[in-house]
Amino acid sequence: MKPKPRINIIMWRFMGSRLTSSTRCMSTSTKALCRFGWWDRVSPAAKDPITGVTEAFLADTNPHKINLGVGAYRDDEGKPVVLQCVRNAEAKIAGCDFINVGRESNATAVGSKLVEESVKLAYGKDANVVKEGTFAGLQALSGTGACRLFAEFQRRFHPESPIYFPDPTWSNHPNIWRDAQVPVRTFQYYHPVSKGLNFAALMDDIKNAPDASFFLLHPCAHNPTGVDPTAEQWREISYQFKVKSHFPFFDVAYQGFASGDLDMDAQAIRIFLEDGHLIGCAQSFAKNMGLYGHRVGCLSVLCADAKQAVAVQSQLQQIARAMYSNPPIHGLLLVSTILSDPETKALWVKEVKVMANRIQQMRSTLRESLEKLASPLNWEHITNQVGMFCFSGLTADQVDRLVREFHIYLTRDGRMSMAGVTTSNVSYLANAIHEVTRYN
Ligand code: IK2
Repeated sequence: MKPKPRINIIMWRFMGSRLTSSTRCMSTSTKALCRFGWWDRVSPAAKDPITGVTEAFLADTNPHKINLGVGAYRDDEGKPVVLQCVRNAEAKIAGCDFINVGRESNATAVGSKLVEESVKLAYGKDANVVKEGTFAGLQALSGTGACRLFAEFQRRFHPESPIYFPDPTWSNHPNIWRDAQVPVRTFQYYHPVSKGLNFAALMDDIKNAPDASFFLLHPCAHNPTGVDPTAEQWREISYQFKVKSHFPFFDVAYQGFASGDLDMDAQAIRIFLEDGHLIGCAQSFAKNMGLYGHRVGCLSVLCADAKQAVAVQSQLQQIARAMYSNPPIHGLLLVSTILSDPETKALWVKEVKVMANRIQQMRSTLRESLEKLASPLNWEHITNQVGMFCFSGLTADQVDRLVREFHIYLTRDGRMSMAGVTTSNVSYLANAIHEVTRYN
């Protein structure tokens, strides 16, 4: 009997590059190596509820189809928008050596400028923390990246502490904190009957959580409900956070979209600041500058003093360094140019208002259209809710009918991205909603 050829792994790797495909895997031992089931236990991940809607929408060829899934701004023709302030900033930075040379020291300088301007936007340009620099801040890969950095930081220094999310919240929040090994909890937020805030239940959950818990708060234009506390309610929440020594982490993905005014939309953060909280804040420029693909954001963490800020900053930098080192510089330059150049910033402020107003207008028109159809249901919440989303109250079955019969796409929780509603599709949408709800 012929002895079986024996080769070791190094030999196999060496030979592998020299063998033709027909001679590879011929001997028993090499066959075993070929077949080693590295990924046999991997099954397909669940589809993301939001990106799954976009995929289904793109695959539909019906001319009347409407995408109310992803929260991305569209103009009244349903087209994505490049803001004029972004075009102006592009022109200003064209040919800039920072982009072409891309040295690390330059990236750091641009990053610092972005952080400096972002914190002014969140906390107010005259805020003491901004003037005194008692914060740690880092440019981040948009809002998701800022949340992820903070989740890692939280686990590093408070490994036992869970984070509390509003129920419901953006569907990616639990993924982000779970992947960082942080236990996830919820607090009551939305009232399905009133389609507004369940303030009493929210306050109860804040009071009943263990002292010094982490809470994620949406300061404006809550995703997915469009339901925000009033200024007075924020004051009460802030007060209770002090009593319980909770940590407020604000996720600011839609500044400007709730009221059309950037300062007004930061009022929750400013109320907590006045009350002396140390705050964490994730900011995204994806929506309010229309820079979705550029992935520009900022994470800031307020600290007790400058020494603490240096320590926190160094830890955040270390976490980012191990994850992705530095974010791409182009988007950073765009945002820091828009925020630091007074003329470009003034234009941006106006353009944010235009986007917010268009969405507000579509809310009013959709509600009016449903009322004109003599819908038996109350649609006041369409105009009471604010920002990019309307939590319509449609059931999963009704959403399925909208998709199947009318080619209108939204997530099965009934969230509608109002940015997908236009002057030309609003009456088709109202009719479809009326059809699927009239006999309920
Ligand atoms: N935080 C919140 C509350 C968000 O809504 C988002 C983006 N939402 O995604 C679109 C959708 O829900 O349809 C983010 C953070 C992250 O934003 P980004 O990473 O794009 O800046």
